Amino acid sequence: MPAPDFDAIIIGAGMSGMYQLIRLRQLGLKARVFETGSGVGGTWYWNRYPGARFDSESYSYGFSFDKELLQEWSWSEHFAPQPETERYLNFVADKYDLRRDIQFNSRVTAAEWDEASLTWTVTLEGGAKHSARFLITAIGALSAPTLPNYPGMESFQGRAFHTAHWPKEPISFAGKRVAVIGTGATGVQTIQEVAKDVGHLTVLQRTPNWCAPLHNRKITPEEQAQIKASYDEIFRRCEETFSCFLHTPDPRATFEVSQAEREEFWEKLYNSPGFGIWVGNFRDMLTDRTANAEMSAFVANKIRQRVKDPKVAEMLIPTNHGFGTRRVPLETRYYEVYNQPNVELVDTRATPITEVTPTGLKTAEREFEFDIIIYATGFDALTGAFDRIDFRGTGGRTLKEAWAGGARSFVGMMVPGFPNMFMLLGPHTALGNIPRSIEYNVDWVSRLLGHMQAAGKQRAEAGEKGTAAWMAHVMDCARGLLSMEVDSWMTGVNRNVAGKQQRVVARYTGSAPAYREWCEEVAADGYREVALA
Ligand code: N01
Repeated sequence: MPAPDFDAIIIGAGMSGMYQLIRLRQLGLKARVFETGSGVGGTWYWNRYPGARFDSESYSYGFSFDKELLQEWSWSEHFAPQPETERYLNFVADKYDLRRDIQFNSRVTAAEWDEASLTWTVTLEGGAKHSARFLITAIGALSAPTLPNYPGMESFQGRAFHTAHWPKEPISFAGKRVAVIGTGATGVQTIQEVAKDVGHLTVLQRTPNWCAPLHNRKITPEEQAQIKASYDEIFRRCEETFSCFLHTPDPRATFEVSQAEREEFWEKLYNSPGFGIWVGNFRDMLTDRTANAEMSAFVANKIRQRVKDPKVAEMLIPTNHGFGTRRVPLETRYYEVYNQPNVELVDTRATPITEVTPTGLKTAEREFEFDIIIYATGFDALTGAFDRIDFRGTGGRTLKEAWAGGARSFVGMMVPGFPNMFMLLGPHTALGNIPRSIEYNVDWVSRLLGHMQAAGKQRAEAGEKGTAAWMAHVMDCARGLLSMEVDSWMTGVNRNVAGKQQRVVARYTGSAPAYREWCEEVAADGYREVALA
């Protein structure tokens, strides 16, 4: 039987693919990465829309595995912008000479398992095929952009972009009539940046989100020295917190303290950088309806204070979900944008977009003319990137068939019926501060591969029993969360995608430490739930 072309094929050269390549080399394995884009970086390669930046502290986000790298790289801002992150990931690619094992401009369209030879065969767009013993998906959780389905979208004569397919050349908004559709974390970052020099901006909002100030600023030389001296502590803290951020829930419940104390605490959070207001709030804020309503009222008042036109302020205040039950977009003078005379907010729930025209778009009420339309309309999250590749496991069964009743995985990283396939950001893995989860998952997969090497094993398949136990735990974690009552990518809803209209338990909502504990027990137990042969 001919040996496969590679020991392992990795799909994707974002942060997870890059780190996995480094770890596979350390195991002495011959690996090849196939990447659709022309450079490394994944999310930070594709999402070059204006205003794209971290919402987690830069120094908690970068790779932690290399102490030398931590000292060599200096983040310039507490929440770094996309160009800097892309430069950082290229710096890492240079340092480790990663590109020699990465084939760019190569989209994987299919991957098929062959039981007789214990190999995966991967097909690229264009038809080329490559085989490997192991297949590692490093395809991201938010990497399959989705567009609305308005009639006439192709007819638009101006320029139109999805934020995740932003062109590499600079786009000028000066003197231009620009539309932004979508007000999630991406839309908010885009709007506040475009508004700086736009001719006229129209924001088409279907659902307002609860946003909170980012409070970004430059890192001073003193802070830089302090950060570089504290990396051990920074990453230790990320390891201990619920979602791997530097912030962690306050141990107090909302109504354990007086109203004055609550207000003071929330005021402090509102004026502090980063996600503290979301993931560092009172411990019951995302489970207790009354607590959540009071927090929502606090933020609603902030919006009323910041937006001059009371009618516009009310349009920006969410009414169908409470604070933090969807991802909280972090912003810099976002609400003040609506005080500009050249910015208009349109409620597309009241007056839906009916069609895109060659010169702009129409709503149920009006016709608009635009030079540029920006679609900040999000992603087919978590499973979308998997659906776009024709994965076939044992007996030719497709992953789509296996997941027809909802995605099922073993610790988010393996799927029964798909031997030797590992998902670095699969459904039901811990997400949170994603690079922290990526590093853990890459290490877990690499340890399993090392274990197989040592034991002379060639085939690993997650068992049904372990998968059922993991999925039961995933379902348990989601019980009682207010976020489960709300439509968002976090509950698997994307109204632009057929079959994604119903809420499901789409992600792991337990804590990252609990996730790791489960995975560690599996490893300590000799991977009993994984059939090794
Ligand atoms: O996507 P979203 P996103 N007509 O799904 C609207 C991460 N991220 O790209 O809410 C009209 O949140 C849609 O409206 P509705 C972060 O995890 C990280 O903004 O469905 N509107 C919504 O407003 C985030 O959560 C950073 O009613 C339509 C928007 O488009 C995730 O990426 C920065 C529409 C989509 O919002 C996704 O964020 C940015 C239609 N047909 C993002 N279809 C960092 O800081 C959709 N919409 C690292």
